Order: sequence, then structure tokens, then C-alpha cells
Amino acid sequence: MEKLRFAIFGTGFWSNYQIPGWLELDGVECVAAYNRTKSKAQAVASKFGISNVYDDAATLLENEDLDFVDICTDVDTHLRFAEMAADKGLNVVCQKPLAASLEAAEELVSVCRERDVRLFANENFRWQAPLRKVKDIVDTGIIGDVFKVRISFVSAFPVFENQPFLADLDHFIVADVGSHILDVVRFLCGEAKSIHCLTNRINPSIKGEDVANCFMDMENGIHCFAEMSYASIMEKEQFPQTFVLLEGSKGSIVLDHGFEIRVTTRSGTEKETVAPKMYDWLDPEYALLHSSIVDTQKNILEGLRGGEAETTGEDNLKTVKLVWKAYESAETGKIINL
Ligand code: 89V
Repeated sequence: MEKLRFAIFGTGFWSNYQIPGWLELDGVECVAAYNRTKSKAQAVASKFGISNVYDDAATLLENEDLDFVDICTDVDTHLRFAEMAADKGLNVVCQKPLAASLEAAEELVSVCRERDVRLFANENFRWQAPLRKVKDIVDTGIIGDVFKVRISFVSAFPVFENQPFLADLDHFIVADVGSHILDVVRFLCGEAKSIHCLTNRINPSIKGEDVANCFMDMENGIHCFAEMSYASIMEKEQFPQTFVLLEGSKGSIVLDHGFEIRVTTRSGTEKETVAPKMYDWLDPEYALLHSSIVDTQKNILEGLRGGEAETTGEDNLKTVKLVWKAYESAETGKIINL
């Protein structure tokens, strides 16, 4: 099978994991790197053996023979770069959140639709090994009909050290973490009918909110609570794990510290541990997140080859909508119907 050729747009923190994530897969090669600061593109290119570097995106698109672009620049530039690539007929892989507003994300999706190119969100949380396993267990029916779900991503991890720009965002945790967590809500529970969200800022040195609590009434009747925080000093630091508790008519499932999954029914509790696959390029503090990039991109590669992929632009737009309806709820104090 011919290798798909791509260019990486943006050579910041996440490119150091997305590129080797692609390189774990057969049938794909990174041939060019763009960054507005050329030396940064050069550093990443030499680390991963990428031939050509650019500080001008238009020149890259003019010179290179590509099948797709993988965009992981600052969020406010996603739409511009996606449009430039789509104008050249290239498929687009774009990091979450797709754009800095619901309107911009809708435009990004429609630009790709109109140019007839495929768009995928590089959304990795739903591909975490323990969360996939939880979904598989739910689908066996062992806990019966699920009626209540709690999804929790709370920590005091100093996330701004590696991603300092996050401290300057007017909208922080729902856009950055909620893009993942509300996508996990959709992955495990289906679509929401309504959302009520409360937010707070505990860290005085950041611009946006660092705590959010969302309560959703799901279309299938599940009551779903999703909590996110970067201000929570817990007995045992949880980053980067997402904890879940699902309650069903015949039992419950807990995903806990150390990737331990416990399934309880009236016959007792069964335990197993589903740890992420380790790669030598991942940052151990982010192991769970970085490892899931491989499975995310494997699924996207299937989509790029014309098959089915989960996180298409159209699908991810539903997550983006949930994010911005959460903000609307937090700003108005109202329950927002979707
Ligand atoms: O994946 C991300 O978007 C990150 C993190 C989850 C670490 O906050 O910003």
C-alpha cells in the first residue's frame, strides 16, 4: 500500500508525540514541518527525520506533494490552515478543540465539506485503553441498563508548565479539557438533551476558568455528571487519568487509580487492570494520553484511506457544541437544551 504523505503544522509540545504516534503506524510518512518560528520546526524535524521545514505555510503547500496535513498550531489558527489545505484538495487532521468558537468550528467543518476533503479531529481521550475497555464491558450488558454516569478529571497538575498559552485563554478548562471529557461523555453515554454547567477560577494567575461541573440529561435517559478541575489537590494526584463510575440496573463499573476497572454485580466484584501501551518516546507523566495518540491516529488513518473513523469533523462538531453550550449555561445560569 502506498504511504500517505503528510505535513505537520505546528511544532510545539504535542507535535513531539503526534509525530512519533504516526510513525508507529505503517503506511504514513511525515515529509514536511511548518512552524512560524523556523528554528522550532527545524528542531522537531531533525528529531524525527523530517526532510523539509518551513516558516511559511503557503510555500509548504505549494512545494510539497501531500495527502493530508496534521494541524496542531494555536487553536485560533486552525481554521486558516485547514482552509489553505482544503483549497489544495488535501484531507485535514486537526487537533482538538477544532476552533476557538462554535461558529469557527462550524465554518471549518463546512469549508472541508465544500472542498470535498475529509476532516478528522485528533481527539485522543476516547481512545485511552482503560476507557475503551469500560465501553466494551458496558456493551456486554453485564451491568444492565445504565442510568447514571460520573466522569471525573480533577487534579492539581501544573499543566501550564508545558502549555503556557493555556493560562491566557479566556475560556480554559471546558474548551481544553471539556473537549476531551465531553467527548468521552458522548462516547460512553450517547448524545445530551440538555446541559447545566457551573465554572470557577481558583488559580488567580490564569485568565479563564479552571473548574467546571457539568450535569447532562442524555437522550437515552442517563443522568451524566462530568467534573473537570486543575485546582484540586487530591490525596493521590490523578493526572492524567479520567475516572468513571457507571451505574446500571444490574451492577456498576468503576475505573479507578492505576487503570483498575472493577465490575460489581449481585454476584460480587471482578477486578482487572488495563494499562496503556508504553512507547519509548512518550513522556511518562502523560503516558496514558500520549499512548492513546497511536490508537487515535490509527483510526484516523483508516478514515484517510476511505474507511470508517470515529472522530470525523462532523462528529466532533457535536462535542464542540456541547462545550459551547456548557459555557452558555455557565454564563446565563440556565439549563441549556441542545
Ligand atoms: O490534551 C490536552 O488538551 C491538554 C491537557 C489534557 C493536558 O490539558 O491540554
